[in-house]
Order: sequence, then C-alpha cells, then structure tokens
Amino acid sequence: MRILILGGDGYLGWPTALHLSDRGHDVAIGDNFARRQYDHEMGVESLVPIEPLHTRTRVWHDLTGRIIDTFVVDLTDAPATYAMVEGFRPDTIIHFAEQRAAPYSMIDRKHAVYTQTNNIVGTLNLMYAVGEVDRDIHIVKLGTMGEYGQPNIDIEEGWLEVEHKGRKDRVLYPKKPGSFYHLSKVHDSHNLEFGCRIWGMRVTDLNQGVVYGQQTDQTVRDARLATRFDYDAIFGTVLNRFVVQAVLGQPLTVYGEGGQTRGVIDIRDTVECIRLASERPAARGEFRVFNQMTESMSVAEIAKVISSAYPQPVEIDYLDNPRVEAGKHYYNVVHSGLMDLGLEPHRLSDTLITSLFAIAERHKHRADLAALRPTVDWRRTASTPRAGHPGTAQGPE
Ligand code: NAD
Ligand code: USQ
Repeated sequence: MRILILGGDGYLGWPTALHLSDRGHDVAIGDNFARRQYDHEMGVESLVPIEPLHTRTRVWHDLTGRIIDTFVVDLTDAPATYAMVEGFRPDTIIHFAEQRAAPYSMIDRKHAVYTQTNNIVGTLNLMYAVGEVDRDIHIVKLGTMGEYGQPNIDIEEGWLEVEHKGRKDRVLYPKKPGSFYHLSKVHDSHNLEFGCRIWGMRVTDLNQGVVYGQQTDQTVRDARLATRFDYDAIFGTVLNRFVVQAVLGQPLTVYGEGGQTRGVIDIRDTVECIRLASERPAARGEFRVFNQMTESMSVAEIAKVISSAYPQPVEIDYLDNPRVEAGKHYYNVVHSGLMDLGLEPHRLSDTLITSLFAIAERHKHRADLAALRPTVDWRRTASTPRAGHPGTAQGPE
C-alpha cells in the first residue's frame, strides 16, 4: 500500500513509518516540525537525542534500501495539504499530526486556541483534500481514550446503543474530556464521522490510551533511528516520566491520591495496531472506532510498579493535583476490536521496565531536573510553564 504518515517526525509517527516500511509498504511522511519547535519554546528536550528527519530517513535507506519520502507541510495550510495528497496519492493516510500535550493546551488562552486551531483546522483541511482528491483514501486518525473521560458506565468502542422513552438509536458515545487538547480530539471525531455520512469517507478513529516505551524492532537497529523519550511535565507521559524520575533518584510525582485510572499501551503495540487498521480498511461510509489500549491502571498502581521494579529505593510524592480530574472512579473499557484484527498485546512487564531504566540510565546526563515539576494549573487561565520560558506559540487567532 501507499501510506502517508502525517506527524511522521513525532514520538509515534516515526516508529510507525519504520514499521510499515519494513512490512514492504511505500511510506511517505508529512510534518511541519512543530513538535521540535515546542521544545525550543518550552526549553525542554527529549531525553534520548533524536536526529533530524533527513538523517533518519537516510540511515533507514542505507540500512534497508527502502525510501521514505518526506513532505514539509503544515496541515493548516490547505493548498500545501491538497498538493501533498494529490502528489503522493496514498491508499491510506495515518494522521498523528496534532499538538498532543494536555498541559500545553492548558497553559493559557493562546495555547488553547493554538491547539484547537492546529488540530481541528488541520484535520478539516485533510478531510477536504481527501474529499476532493479521492474519497476512497482510508484515513486512520489518532484519537484518544481521554475523549470519553471517566464515565460511570462501561466505555464502548466509539458508539453507544441507547433506548430513550421507548425509542432506540445508535449514537456516538457521549464525551467528557479533561483538557482543551482532549476536546480538540472530540471535535475531530465528530467532523470525521460527518465526513463519512456526507461524502462516504472511510475513517478509522483510534482512541488510544497513554503510550509507554521507547524502542521498536526497527528503531533499535541504529541509534540514529531512535524516537523521542519525553520526561518533562508538559510532554512526558506518566509511565515514561516515572521511569526517568526513578533513575534520576527523584520522587515519582503522583498527582492527587493517584486513583485516576487510564488505559495504557506499549509503543510496540501502537505501531502494530496502526498496521492492522491500515491493512484492513474501514468500509466506504464507515466511521470505525477502536479503543487502542491493552490494560487499565491507576496512576498509583503505575507508581508502585515502577518503584518495585527499580533496584534502589524510590520515593513517591503525592502532589496537589494541578489538573481537574476525577480521583477515584469507575473505569471499564471495551477494547476487543483490535484483538479481533489480530493484535497480540505486550503486557507491561518487568523486562520492559528494566529496558526503559537502562535507556534512561544511558542518557540521564541530559536530564534537566527543573523540567520535572508540574507548572500548568488547570484552575488558572494563565500559568507560567517554565521560568524564563513564558511560552510563545504562534497560533493563528
Ligand atoms: P508528537 O508531538 O511527538 O508528534 C506529532 C507530530 O505531528 C510532530 O512531529 C509534529 O511536528 C507534527 N505536527 C503537529 N502539528 C502539525 C501540523 N499542523 N502540520 C504538520 N505536522 C504537525 O506526538 P505523539 O506522541 O507521537 O502523538 C501522535 C498522535 O497520537 C497525536 O495525535 C496524539 O494525540 C496521539 N496520541 C498520543 C499518545 C501518547 O501517549 N503519546 C496517546 C494517545 C494518542
Ligand atoms: N499524572 C501524574 N503524574 C505525572 C504525570 C501525569 O499523576 O507526573 C497523571 C495525570 O494527572 C493523568 C494521568 O497521569 O491523570 C495521565 O497523564 P499523562 O500526562 O500521562 O497523559 P495525558 O495528559 O492524558 O495525555 C497523554 C498524551 C495524549 C494522549 C493521552 C491518552 O500526551 O496525547 O491523548 O495520553 S489518554 O490519557 O488516554 O487520553
């Protein structure tokens, strides 16, 4: 298949590009390097050094003979987005290309507006490009488990059968997201489902849980193929952060009492889920939703697993929660769709955690302790994300 990976320079997009290229697909990447720009803006860096995209694709070509084309395109630029889709003519587009950090979207008005504009307008431009160029292109869109929030009923895979006053219907599952970032994903889902109804588009919306891990079968072949490993309080996700905190001898930062429960997934399963969804496209007019997670864990449980696996004593700090989110709640998620397509999940294991400790150990000299503490407060309309780094996102307004 010809597969265009938008956001292919990012944490998940890059290893997905390698995974699909390794399977023999013709892969191209589109990215505007916004993610590298946020690092400059916030004064943070991936713990594992990452190469420029042109070096990554050259190294992959030298190792395998396979070519990955690149398009430097901002999805909010409609003509450039159309030209990319028209020029590459993909069978499948995998869309990772959004601002994906909840704390970044909650810094202040400017960052909330930037996040929603970047994500929603980018996706809308992509939908129109597909609508005009070829409606049979299958869009595989990265959504998030956080679209659902933490409802007091079971979370189904995207759709809910409801009976109300004696009548029945099948509706998009009601959403209760917890940040302006997560809200942008809800708006995307609704726009895409509408595209399926009006234009007969083929869409798979992958509601993914929190990803952990850093290596895949392809990225380990050469250090220059490494993907990002974020540990700072804006972009670092919880399990990866706890691993780095343990190795640095810093307390694990549990927000609140840690009863908040999330779906989680190993990065090796992420790339495999994307392959499975791409190779078995949604039908014409179908808005197909999968819950892309393999297990549920509370934050306190994650902290316990990491601290027990680390050979030295690890302290756990229960901080006042800077976010507004349910502390203890019901959480039961249906996630059988990707298993039905053949996913064989990696469960969180001591082996994986030990390998993450080793990666963090190797690069710990690059860590900046000041970047570990949370600075963005959901209850305020403006936070200072970093002393000396007030935040300068240039979002269209
Ligand atoms: P990332 O920030 O590392 O990668 C996103 C990439 O998209 C970056 O390379 C960025 O430069 C690019 N991008 C952003 N806006 C763009 C635009 N307007 N035009 C072109 N390129 C643009 O994020 P990630 O962790 O790899 O996440 C990828 C996707 O998966 C996101 O949509 C995210 O919401 C979703 N997701 C991530 C996780 C996770 O734990 N990392 C979990 C669930 C869902
Ligand atoms: N948390 C802590 N301590 C920390 C960091 C986080 O207790 O040091 C808690 C948060 O309060 C939250 C949970 O851990 O309850 C998850 O936080 P996170 O930062 O790991 O993840 P989140 O903000 O939800 O966002 C990440 C990705 C996002 C993706 C989402 C999947 O950045 O792109 O959409 O995970 S999900 O959580 O299922 O919505």
